[in-house]
Amino acid sequence: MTMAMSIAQFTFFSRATSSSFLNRTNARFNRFTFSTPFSTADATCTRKKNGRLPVLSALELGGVKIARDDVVRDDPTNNVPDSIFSKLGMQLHKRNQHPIGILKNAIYEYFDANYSNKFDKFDDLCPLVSVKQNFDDVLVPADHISRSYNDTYYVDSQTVLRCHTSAHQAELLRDGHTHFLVTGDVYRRDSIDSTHYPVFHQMEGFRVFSPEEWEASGLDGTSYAAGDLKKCLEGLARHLFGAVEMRWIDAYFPFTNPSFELEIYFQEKWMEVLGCGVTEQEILRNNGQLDSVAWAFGLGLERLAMVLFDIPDIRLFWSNDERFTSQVQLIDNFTNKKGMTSHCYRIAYRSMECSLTDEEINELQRKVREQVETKLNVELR
Ligand code: FA5
Ligand code: MG
Repeated sequence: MTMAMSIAQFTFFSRATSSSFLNRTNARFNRFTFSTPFSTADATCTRKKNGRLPVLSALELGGVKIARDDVVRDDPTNNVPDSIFSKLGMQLHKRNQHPIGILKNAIYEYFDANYSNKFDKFDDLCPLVSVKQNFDDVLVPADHISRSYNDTYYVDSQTVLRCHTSAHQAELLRDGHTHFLVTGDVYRRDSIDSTHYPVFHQMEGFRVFSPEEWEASGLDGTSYAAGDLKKCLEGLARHLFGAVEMRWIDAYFPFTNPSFELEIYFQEKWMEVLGCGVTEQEILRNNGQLDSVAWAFGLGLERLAMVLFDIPDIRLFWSNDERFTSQVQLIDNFTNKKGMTSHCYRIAYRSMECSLTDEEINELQRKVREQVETKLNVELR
């Protein structure tokens, strides 16, 4: 792959600050910016000369110490390679400047604003879970394909790298939580393409309703929860993207009924971004919620971030190419006597496919200036 890039620089003045999420994101982190797992903020991962990460011998996740030898073993019940172990400590979702971290915070904002901080947030739960948590607790049948060694990373016969954040539903319900969001890295032995990667991030949402909440509506609990779920997620999509083409698809999950998936039109295709549904009564009953109804969803954070930041390929989230990581840099920042703040940014333009010509770069630069001017309400120099 040839990668060419070019640097351009421009300065703008800001007159007003905007309150919409996308505008604020653009101000901090525009659509051409990415940061990667190997940013300078990452103290635990130092890069070797050959550009590869050394395989760490131990890490600590959610207060749990994990040694490499605990996760990668030469044993027939273990199928975790070093390449996967090395992703375990990355925690992209906990980096506030990374697209995944920015997206997580934007989703938090939506829930805090619309549900007056009622949702409890978890982003530090250990990705090593039991087969019971990952499958049994959410009613995945014993012969379901997702349990196979071909689909899931097994540490041993009873322990897996979670393949979805739904693995935490039951324990959180048992702990008495009725409104919660769980964000974390999840692992699947999927083959890689532009929208699939064996490590990615999900955010689980879960909301329990008590009978008084739906009885007044005249609907049965399930219809009430299904309607509320769709409204909640459509509102989230509008909060994140504004106008975007999306559609609901009927789906199947062992843990919800009815179940749905949401697709967004992106790069001339429909892309599935989340799964959701009305929680099976058995899960609620097994975990201390006797007369309630609930909804749940699992968002694919990379896919949503691809739409939000125009990121064409999921592999880019893991890029360690510095030309990629330092594409936009604030190189000057001052406020003059009249109170106008001036920012000067340096942007590196580069294509994944070919060398860019000056004309192509000028055109990109023109578009960036135009968008910055209209969306951020600033004066360009
Ligand atoms: C689940 O994982 C369910 N646990 C979601 C759920 C939760 C349903 C609660 C109902 C209630 P699914 O396997 O479809 O569902 O994955 C959810 C999302 O993760 C997908 O819509 C997609 O956006 C993302 N996803 C799945 N596989 C990959 C992958 N290999 N790479 C990147 N994103 C992926
Ligand atoms: Mg799916």
